[in-house]
Amino acid sequence: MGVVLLFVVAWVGAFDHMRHVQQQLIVQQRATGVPLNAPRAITPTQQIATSVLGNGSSTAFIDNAMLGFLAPLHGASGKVYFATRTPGSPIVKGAPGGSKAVLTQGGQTIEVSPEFAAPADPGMYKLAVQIGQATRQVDDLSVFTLVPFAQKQSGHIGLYYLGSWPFERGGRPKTPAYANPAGFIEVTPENADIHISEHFRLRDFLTKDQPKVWPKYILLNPKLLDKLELTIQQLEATGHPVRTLRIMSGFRTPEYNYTGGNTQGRANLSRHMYGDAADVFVDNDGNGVMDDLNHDGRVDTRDAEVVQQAVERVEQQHPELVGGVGVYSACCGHGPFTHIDVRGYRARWRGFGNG
Ligand SMILES: [Ca+2]
Ligand SMILES: [Ca+2]
Repeated sequence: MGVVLLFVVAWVGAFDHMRHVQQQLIVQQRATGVPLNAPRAITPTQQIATSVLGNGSSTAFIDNAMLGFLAPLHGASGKVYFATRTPGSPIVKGAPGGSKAVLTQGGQTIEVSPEFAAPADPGMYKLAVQIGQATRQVDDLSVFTLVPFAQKQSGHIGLYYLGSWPFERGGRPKTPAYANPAGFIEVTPENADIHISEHFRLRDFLTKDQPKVWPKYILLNPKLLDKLELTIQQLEATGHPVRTLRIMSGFRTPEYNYTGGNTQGRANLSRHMYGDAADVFVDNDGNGVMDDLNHDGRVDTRDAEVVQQAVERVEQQHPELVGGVGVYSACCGHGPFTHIDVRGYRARWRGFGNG
């Protein structure tokens, strides 16, 4: 609203200014009898651009409050930095009237969308918001247009092998969360290191297979990242500073879930195949296993329970992020860890093996 008012003032001011210049010219002509070369008139548009943009800054009049409609994309934690959309679907609701989404790739504008729609072509985009003549880059958000699920042929997209989802060949999923996914995030060597939330990068969630095959394809639910960031906030609020929450396992392709690595303890309908689960441990000392969070001199499931208790408090405060929590003991070359997911209903268990 502030900008709209400013524009009205600027327009009126511009016309007043032009009228004033013209009147002065007429007065001077009458006085001298000689036509004067009029100074190059400032067009209203130029003057508005100048007054809105100020000293070259294109963001002067889009303040944080005006970008408040983007807040839901950052989750309850405020620390989620990515959104996924099917081609052409809306990125966000509630944008101010007259505003537009400017979607860029490598600094090049791909699309300017008054509907704030995700571009049709799959890939990663940066978002800027344009209101009138002012544009502001949204640095803490990447928008991914998903590669449609139907692009997967014989279990592959390109050279990357994913396999088949549990209900792809029939059968009825017990909840919508087990239906075939809508599409995949394409991960390239160039985008693998972007931060998808305050503590995590896209790379942290890749399936641990096919190291030389790029691009890779993953599922990743922003709600999972929100829950992980809230869990970190809860741990810190209860005296457990977290520098590093390691993702032992994030997304697993069905192929990898059923046949890759040590499959002991993996569920047939693992949430890891749906991109909303992570097996995690706090590793501030960087030795590759869980830290002694409860300070009893050992590293065991009681430390994984400290993380579990933080998740319980997160679910109490944010019921929309309800899901599974599993506490796993050390086994098979790894330390204890906590499985966290956002499957949409409450599930609790204790386990061993690889989650
Ligand atoms: Ca450690
Ligand atoms: Ca301990």
